Amino acid sequence: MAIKLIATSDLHLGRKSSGVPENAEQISSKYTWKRIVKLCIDENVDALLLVGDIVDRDNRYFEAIGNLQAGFEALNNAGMAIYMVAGNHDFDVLAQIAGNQKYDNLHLLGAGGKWELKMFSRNNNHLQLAGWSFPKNYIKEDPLFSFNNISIDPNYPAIGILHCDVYDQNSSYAPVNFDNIANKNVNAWILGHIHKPDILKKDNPYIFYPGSPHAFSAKEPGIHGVVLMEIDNNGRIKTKTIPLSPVRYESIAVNVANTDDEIALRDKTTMALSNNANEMIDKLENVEFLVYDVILEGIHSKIKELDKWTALLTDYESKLDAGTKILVRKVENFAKPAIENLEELAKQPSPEGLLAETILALQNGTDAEFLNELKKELEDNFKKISGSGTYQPLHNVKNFNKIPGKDAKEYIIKECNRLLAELRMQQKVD
Ligand SMILES: [Mn+2]
Repeated sequence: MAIKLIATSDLHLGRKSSGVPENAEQISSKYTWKRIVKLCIDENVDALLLVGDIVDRDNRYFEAIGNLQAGFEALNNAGMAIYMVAGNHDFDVLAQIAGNQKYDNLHLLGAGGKWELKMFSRNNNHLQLAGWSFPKNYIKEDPLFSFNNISIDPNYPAIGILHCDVYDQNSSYAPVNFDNIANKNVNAWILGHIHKPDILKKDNPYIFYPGSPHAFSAKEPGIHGVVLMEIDNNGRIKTKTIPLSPVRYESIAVNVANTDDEIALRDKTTMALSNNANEMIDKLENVEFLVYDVILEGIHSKIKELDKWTALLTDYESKLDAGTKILVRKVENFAKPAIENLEELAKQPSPEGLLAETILALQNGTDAEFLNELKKELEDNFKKISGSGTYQPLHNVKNFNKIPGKDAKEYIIKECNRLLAELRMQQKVD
């Protein structure tokens, strides 16, 4: 037997995802809040843990409070408890809602910036919950300095919940020293403030950021959801991430080499998008919008044309069988120019001239001093690699086998071109 929980933070009720159609109801975090409440009921959990910034400061009176209260009420009716701490965004709002005593299932821990410990019991399972809430929007001191003022009973498991910044010791949002938090006598720490999910320590205590359940911008790529957690009377913990965000952001690189016209580039890009989306299809269950940034890379002779050819890509929209819509938010052009006037360049006494001369020699089958050195070096290195047992498995890799012999020529040309393009790009910047 164990206590079953759902943990989440940084819902920012009132906020919407950017880079998606503005009229879609799914882009609003209240949509994810409804999903969280439904999940609690479907999973029949004992309690929901909310680790701060549940309400967004800039939108706190607009649509947040009514939706939050409706969820609290639904959970109350289902017999589920809610334990929460306030973050920098909702330090005043959560205290207000919790203070009106409308819901007896609702517990704000550590109001006013004072650590608080409560015992939660259900069916002979017991769990101590320790929490500290932001009393104002900026906190420059480590809240754990006053943690020892609470007395945790070592006979029962304990979880600490805290909105804080473990990564930045100069943060204005409750900076916490990792070694300090790691040596407290709790079984787990569930942290808020950082939107990217992260497991900082796997046990004794287990320390993690569940991350925001709803992705708001391209700066928050990957899976966003809540953590379903079970803790038994011995403090043993099981966790599982449940993706819930209706929006997922990703970026994809497309190599523009050999895309000689608009159609070729468009085909290559849409194929890459479709392949990438299909590769993650089993992780898209709750994703309504899969939003891509497309990054063009590789060498191309018409860099400027690439911008024109991809101008309409942000209108691209397609739908996976499961219903997920694929959108392109923006295209970034990192392609490098191919060099055309090699003969002129080869006359220059410079690193660029040397590279141009090497490329010409390879293309024309003539001799060049630098090229001969390169060839010898490549052959020697390849002999060494071939002779080494470590690299034996690599011999099965198709591309690797292509390096020696006739394809060495293409390989060197490609690398010389790349280097040359880089040198010329640098000059332009200078
Ligand atoms: Mn925060």
